[in-house]
Amino acid sequence: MTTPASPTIVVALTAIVGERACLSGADTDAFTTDYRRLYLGKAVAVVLPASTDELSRVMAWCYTHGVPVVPQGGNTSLMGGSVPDDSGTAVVVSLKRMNQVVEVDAVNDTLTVQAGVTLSAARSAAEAAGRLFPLRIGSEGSCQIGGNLSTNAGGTAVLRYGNMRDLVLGVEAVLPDGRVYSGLRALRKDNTGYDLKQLFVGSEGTLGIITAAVLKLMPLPRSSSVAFVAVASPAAAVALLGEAKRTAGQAVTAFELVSRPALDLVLAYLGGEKSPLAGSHDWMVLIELTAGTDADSLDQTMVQLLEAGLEAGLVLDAAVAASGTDALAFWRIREEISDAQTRTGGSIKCDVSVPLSRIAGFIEEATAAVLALEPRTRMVVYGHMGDGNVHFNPLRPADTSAADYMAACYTQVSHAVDALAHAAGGSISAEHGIGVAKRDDLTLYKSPVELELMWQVKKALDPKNLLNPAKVLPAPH
Ligand code: FAD
Ligand code: 2HG
Ligand code: ZN
Repeated sequence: MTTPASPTIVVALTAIVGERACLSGADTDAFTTDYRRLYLGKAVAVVLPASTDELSRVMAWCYTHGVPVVPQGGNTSLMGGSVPDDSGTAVVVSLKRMNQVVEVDAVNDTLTVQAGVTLSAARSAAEAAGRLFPLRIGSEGSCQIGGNLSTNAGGTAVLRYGNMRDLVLGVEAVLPDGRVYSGLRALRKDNTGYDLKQLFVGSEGTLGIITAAVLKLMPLPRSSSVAFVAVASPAAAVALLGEAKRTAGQAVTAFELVSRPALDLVLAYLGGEKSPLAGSHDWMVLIELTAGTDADSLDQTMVQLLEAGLEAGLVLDAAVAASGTDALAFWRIREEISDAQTRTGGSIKCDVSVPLSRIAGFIEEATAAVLALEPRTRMVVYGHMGDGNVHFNPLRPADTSAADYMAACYTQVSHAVDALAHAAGGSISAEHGIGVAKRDDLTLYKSPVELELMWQVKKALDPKNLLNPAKVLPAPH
């Protein structure tokens, strides 16, 4: 089928969404480049529907006329999944205008939102009702619930609350041909056949465009204790995590690893900020305990844990936040690691997960493998150790340009790290998804049966391969 000429597409879509909600030409620029400016695409138009009905009509028109569509939320993806390729043939659908909080049901502990609500707005709406929506990621001011669902986002509280897949009860989505899947149920029990909503979670906009969701709410913690702790090694961190679970049980909410190069990078990036610890240490963890009880008991539990860690030789030094301001400062250091790398350039992102029992061995082997390839690499290793997810992000040597390091090392380094994670029973993408960045690598790590099933699901929902084409799924061979 020959697709209509660009002006025809723009006229047809403008007729559905109105002139101000159908952008073309230079107005599309902000929607065609990814967060890290690594993927520079082009779009025939950017459409910003105001309702599910408008989006349904946009999709039906694009489907009939063979026009590819790329869904976009907050465009904070680190995998190139939210922007079109550079052919200029695709329409970007931005959910920005579908940003209404529909309902907070404090009795049912549910929050119903349109997909374009930002994560921070969703969290605020929950908090205003005395509840917690527990997904917590550094991009919360920009990323949207639809994007969080489509990537099955994780973040710093997965250890306690699970990832986005665990936090959703209902989904509404527009299918590639314009039909609407209405699964906006607010039920914790519903065994009426296949759990179709989960198909849209983690499928990175390749099966449908999520327009609304019902999310689970939790009790708002009444107290917390946060500590920045130097540990003897990653193995000591794992042992301390075990001790934390024994001492504090369910209260262990976050357990984040930080390597020395990660801390150095972020302190340099933030300028005036200081390390919470006096000395310099190779490995640190940020621990957060939260509960519905009073603050004293949690601080006591934290101190008890750290003392046990000191005695066992796991802990080298520790700072317990003395106030909410301290706690925020500790967390700021952790949350800025990603942007500090983006600013520095030349970081090779490996977002891997391995079973906790093998994570320390993995870090040791992967570090050796990368240093064998380029001994001056700065090992920015950090992340959600509590749930087995490390961001293993080798960074260019200080005196090498990002372009030179990437050209010389990207493929070898990322393949070496991913292969070691895979060999340790791990995943090459723990929480960021596949997008374009890891698409072709899937053939190395997924069995032919898994890949064939993925394509069969894709073809069942998107037989013309028009929705976010060439993302996630490697071309069949
Ligand atoms: P986008 O980037 O717009 O899109 C992501 C994918 O979802 C694309 O494939 C897109 O096509 C699709 N999509 C978007 N909206 C929809 C929709 N409504 N329906 C269907 N498909 C859709 N991720 C984590 O998991 N944990 C972290 O801790 C974390 N921290 C981050 C920190 C920083 C500073 C940054 C920049 C990113 C971080 N991320 C993290 C990655 C990113 O923020 C998440 O993947 C987030 O869930 C993406 O949401 P978004 O709205 O920006 O989606
Ligand atoms: C984080 O945990 C994010 O900070 C981003 O997942 C990770 O930039 C990264 O590699
Ligand atoms: Zn992360």
